[in-house]
Amino acid sequence: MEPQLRAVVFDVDGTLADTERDGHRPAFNAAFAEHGLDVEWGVAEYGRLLAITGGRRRIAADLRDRGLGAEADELATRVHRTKTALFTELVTSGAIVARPGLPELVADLVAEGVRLAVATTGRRSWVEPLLDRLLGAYPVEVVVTGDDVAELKPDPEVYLRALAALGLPASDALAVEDSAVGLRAATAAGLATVVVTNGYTADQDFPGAAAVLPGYHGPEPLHAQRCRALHRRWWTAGPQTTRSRGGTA
Ligand code: XBP
Ligand code: MG
Repeated sequence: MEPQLRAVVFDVDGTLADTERDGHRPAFNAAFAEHGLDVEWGVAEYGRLLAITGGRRRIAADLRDRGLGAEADELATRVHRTKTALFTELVTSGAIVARPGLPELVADLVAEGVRLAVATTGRRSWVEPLLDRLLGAYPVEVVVTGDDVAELKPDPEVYLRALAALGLPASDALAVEDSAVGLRAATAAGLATVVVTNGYTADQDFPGAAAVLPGYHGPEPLHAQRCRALHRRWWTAGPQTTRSRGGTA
């Protein structure tokens, strides 16, 4: 069967909204302070720490780097619980907005009959209210979060679960990601993947991406027809083909 674009699976952080620098990062820092820890992640330092997916793992790795031993994991769990509560408050306050052009893309996909799913490393307790705020008007059929998987990105599990819940083969969906680690997860699940970069990811390499774009809007906005064209081209050229930058269609 010919690959057909029947669903788009969106990453959340950095992809639906620019959440990391001014959203998650200050929430982590406030949580460190609440737990009496002298840790404050700066903008550049946090960019490096994003290579470690999952907030709890990120905290634990940093605490171990600072010399904590066996207690790092348990402390990380507590600090992350606080961070999750703080970030959920930020989300429900309405402070996190969609990336420009994202709502138009989603509306166009829905109008074209393309189904919607989400595959994220983030925690369900804040992901759900964020999706309500950003995509509440649209039918997001499947939401797989960091709470639902044993292995976080770059492992493909979150995407494989999303595809299973959609009941589709990888060839009938397109992933939208913002980062190299997310691209690795999506391509390992067999998905054609469009990367929409942001300030933290613009200089990363994206081998095998169907396209790498600086945003959803601009002179060549990403709309449903373009998603179809990129998806078709990726499958025609063969999933093994490596394209690192600037794919257009
Ligand atoms: C990004 C992540 C997350 C967030 C923080 O995931 O790795 O850990 O940085 O969220 P994605 P949590 O781009 O896959 O959405 O603290 O809830 O993990
Ligand atoms: Mg992301």
